[in-house]
Amino acid sequence: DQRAPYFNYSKGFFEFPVQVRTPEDLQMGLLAVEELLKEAMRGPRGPVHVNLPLTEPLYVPLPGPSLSRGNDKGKSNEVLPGADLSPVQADLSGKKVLILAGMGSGSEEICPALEELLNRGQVVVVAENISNLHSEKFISVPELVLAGAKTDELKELVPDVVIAFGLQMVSKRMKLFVNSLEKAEILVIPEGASVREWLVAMGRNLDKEVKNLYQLSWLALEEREYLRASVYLESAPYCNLVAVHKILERVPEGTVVHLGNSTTIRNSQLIRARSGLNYYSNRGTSGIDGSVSTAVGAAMVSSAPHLLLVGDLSFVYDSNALWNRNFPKNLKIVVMNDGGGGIFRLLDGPGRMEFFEEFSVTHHPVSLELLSQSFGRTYMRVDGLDGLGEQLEVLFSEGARFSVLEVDTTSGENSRIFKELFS
Ligand SMILES: Cc1ncc(C[n+]2csc(CCOP(=O)(O)OP(=O)(O)O)c2C)c(N)n1
Repeated sequence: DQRAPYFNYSKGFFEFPVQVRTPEDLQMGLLAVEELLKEAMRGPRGPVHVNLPLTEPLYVPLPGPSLSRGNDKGKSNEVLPGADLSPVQADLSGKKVLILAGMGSGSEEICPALEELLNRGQVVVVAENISNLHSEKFISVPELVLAGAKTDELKELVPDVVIAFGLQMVSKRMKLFVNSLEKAEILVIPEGASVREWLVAMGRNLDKEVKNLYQLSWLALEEREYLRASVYLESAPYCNLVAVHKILERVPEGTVVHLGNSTTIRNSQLIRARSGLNYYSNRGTSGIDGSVSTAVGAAMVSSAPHLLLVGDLSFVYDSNALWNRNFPKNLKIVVMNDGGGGIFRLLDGPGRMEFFEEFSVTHHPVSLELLSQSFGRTYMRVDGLDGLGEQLEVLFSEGARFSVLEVDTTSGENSRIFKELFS
């Protein structure tokens, strides 16, 4: 609800239509804004709220799959809890089924049910790190697969049916891929339904012991693209992506990893999920705000080690969360300092805007060291690959008194190295 946050603080509200199709629509919108501005100036003067809904991508579309978009043609059915699913199940045998596991806290019950389906049909499971469903048989880096697939390889990946459950997926290329499917039937298992029950029911209607060629196509591509990315990252110089790679490699087993929105979660998605870790992120809640508070709160009610991996701007935004008499000792914070909102340097559009560095990247004058210390947190800093391993060892060691590690990559070629991975 876009209106609610300012309802008590504004004298009026107007929302532009999502699509302004004609000059008349635009004229009407502008007149409404003019009226609202007059209202703002009428005594007693006060703020008004004009809302401009924007559709993504804001700048230029990603180089998406070459399949034509078929949004309107793809049928989408919501599968209601308790509904009779037998007609859908019968249809699935022999069809290529792409299962998308969205964000969730994982479940020991769902993983085996999904793995079982892989033996019974032409089934692929895509499960990003924040789905917390980890298996070597699942595709966990769809962004790399879809970026690397050539046109004819992409055709092999096209499903007949897409089944989605859980909350959102992060991979933009995956979203574009699904949107581009012309004929696929799309089923969404709604929140609250028993995913396991549904998967088991689906399995009963599939063949036994089939060779899952559909899965082989996906896995082969993932293997190839993952290897290519790993070789590239091994020789790439110190930068944000390389550092995130190293950090996620070294996090101790059993850690709950909180991924900051923005570049951090995108970088983490280019690295295979580790089965010994739990991954969380505040997706679809309050943008970059609140990441530190969430991690502090989660660590306070948990005995597991927690790691927050977060961008410098997000850290500064929510630094009040460091002010806590009971700051949890089991929480370590690694701040990826790339000198502001580095995500905007990764996108082509904003980089071409005038005043880009000032308004999009938003440099800040805050010393992360003084900020951490002012709230009583002990702080370390590293600015190269040499010291990173050592500092991480200290940070993650039993009883370490440090809680904040700044990984300064401001001198790294962060955007070049990220973009080259996809070129
Ligand atoms: C509350 C809020 N304000 C602003 C934004 C817009 N925004 C998206 S990413 C970003 C930059 C984040 O910078 P940082 O946390 O340093 O992460 P980086 O991109 O450098 O990894 C901003 C300002 C947002 N998503 N949420």
